[in-house]
Formats: sequence, structure tokens, C-alpha cells
Amino acid sequence: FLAKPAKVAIVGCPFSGGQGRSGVDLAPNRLIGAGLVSQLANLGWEVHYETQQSFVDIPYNPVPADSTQIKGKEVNNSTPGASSKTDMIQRLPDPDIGRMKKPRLVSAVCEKVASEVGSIAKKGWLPLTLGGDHSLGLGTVSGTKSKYPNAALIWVDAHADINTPETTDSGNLHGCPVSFLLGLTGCNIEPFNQWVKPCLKPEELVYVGLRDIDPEERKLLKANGIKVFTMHDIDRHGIGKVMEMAIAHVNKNGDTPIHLSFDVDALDPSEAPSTGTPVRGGLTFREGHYITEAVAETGCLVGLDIMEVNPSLVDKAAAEKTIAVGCSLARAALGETLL
Ligand code: HAR
Ligand code: MN
Ligand code: MN
Ligand code: MN
Repeated sequence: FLAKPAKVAIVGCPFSGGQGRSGVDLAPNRLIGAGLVSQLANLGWEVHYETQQSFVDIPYNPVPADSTQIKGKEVNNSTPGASSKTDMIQRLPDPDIGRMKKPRLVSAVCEKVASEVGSIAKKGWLPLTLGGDHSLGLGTVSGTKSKYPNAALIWVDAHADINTPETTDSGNLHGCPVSFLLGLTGCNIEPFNQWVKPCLKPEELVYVGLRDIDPEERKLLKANGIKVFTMHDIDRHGIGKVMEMAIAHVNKNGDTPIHLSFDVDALDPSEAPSTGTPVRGGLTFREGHYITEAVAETGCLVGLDIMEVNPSLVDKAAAEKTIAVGCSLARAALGETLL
């Protein structure tokens, strides 16, 4: 385990291909621009961050298959400042596979993120991944699991993100990462099966904050006996008791490595308005922070994601508020409020 505070390496992932709204790829630069590196350094962490990840070497066109292509010209990749390299790379089409949208792009990006997160974890550092959309969770958790095969996953979200390629109605892969990690029926499919290892057991996973679950997802959660704490459970027991139960479920002896994947849409839209799929009735500011503090307190955190901040949505004030809460959650997970 990490001696705390220790070293954190930030993996900025400017990626929006797991869903349909542009702008979520702007979040890592904005979170960094808000001062996250110095904020974490001020907590005593050694912070490694040079530049955000570049996905320009991934040869798939990040624009939707049905959108108009500019003939004879490269369609710009969403990574800023990468144009010269982009121009030299042949962009390949990425048509839907079954219901899945941009499957090759999402798979290749997640494979790269898994490798990056895995190599950081193998150095004994804490990878902090800044999304980007939550399809990236397939990469981050795969990376954590490559170093810590028994790691638990705490998935904080309004959504379960457990659709399979067969159950997804939207085709957006940010609604599907957990099913690939679990290796559910329908997930052994190209191109993901070229690298994804089903690495997560149902009993290693716990959800907190859910309130928007598709009917097919509900069946999968039940059939696999997955522990879920919905907003209803938080109302009933309070966040203190819920986190006690959630952590006890995955960390029975207090020594299980924990990956915390935090989708900011778990927060109420009044606290995190700039996100692609806001759902009313979410976590308060304190409830969200309590979750990250409770995980920090375990001393078992080995991987952290802050996902789905979309600074292009709503307005400037909303974006700034959402960016600030993203930074604040990361600080709290890294022990800001622990004595
Ligand atoms: N369940 C829906 C789908 O599969 C919505 C998914 C969610 N949006 C997210 N992920 N932000 O947490 O498309
Ligand atoms: Mn999510
Ligand atoms: Mn969500
Ligand atoms: Mn459906």
C-alpha cells in the first residue's frame, strides 16, 4: 500500500467518444487550470503531471459515423494542439457494431488508459484519472486491477453504467463499462475482447448514489447479486451509515485496495450542473464529499477517477462550479479533511 501522503500521477483524458455530447473532453485541462496540481501538492502529495493523454495516435474518427465528413481533409481530433500529428494519421471510420457507438475508438482509448493507469499503479503511485466520459472507467479499473487483482470498486454515480452491448438502448458506451469489467453475457465481443480481461467479481463492486437505472440494468444488478446503495438508501440510513455498509461490503478485513470511480452526475445538478446526463435528486455537496472522505479514511485508496464534468454545458458559472467541485472531491479523496 501507499504511505500517505505519497505520490499521485494525474492522467488527464480528453475523451468524449463514449457518449454524444462534446465538451466533456475539455474537463481535464479545466480541472488542471483550476489549480488541482498545486492543491494536491499543498496536501503533501508529490504530484506528477506533465500533459494530458493524447489519443491522436488512435486512428479512428471521433465524430459520429452518420455525421458529414469533410472530403479529403482530416476531421479534427478533440485533442487541442495536436493538429500537425493528426494530419499525418489516417482516420478510419468507426461504424456501429450492433448497438455500440464508436466501439473501436472507445476500446482503443480505454486500452491506452488501462496501460497508463496500470504502469502508474505498478510504480506504487496513485493514479488520478480526470475524464472525459465514464466509458474511461473500463480503462482505469482494468489498469488498477492489473496491479491489484483483488481491488474493490466503489462506483459513485446516478447511473449503474452496467448495460451490455445487447441491453444498451442509447448505444453510448459510457453506459456500459461495468458490464465489460464483470464479463457479462454479450461483452466478449470485438474489439473489446482483444484486450479486456473480465477482472471484477460482482462481490468486489458496490454502487453509491444510483437513481436512474434502466430496466435491463436492474435485472443485471439483481441477477449478479451486486450491492447497490441508491439515493433512497441514503435518505433512509444517512450517508454515514451507507458508507459504513458499502465499505464493509467490499473491504471486510480493512486491507482491500479500493478504486473509487466518481461520476460527478452522482451529485445533485444544483451542485454539479455541467454534466451530460444530470438527474434530479442527487447527492448534496456534503454527501459527495463524505463519500470521498470515508474512502480516504480507509487508507486503501489505490485508484481514483473524476468523470463526466462537461464545462461546455449550461453556462460559465455552472461550469466553474462543476470544475470546482471536481477538484474538491479529488482533494477530499486524497485526505484534505482528515486530521
Ligand atoms: N443508462 C443510460 C445508457 O445506457 C444512461 C447512461 C448514462 N450516463 C452517464 N453514465 N453519465 O453514468 O445510455
Ligand atoms: Mn457514469
Ligand atoms: Mn452517470
Ligand atoms: Mn433497454
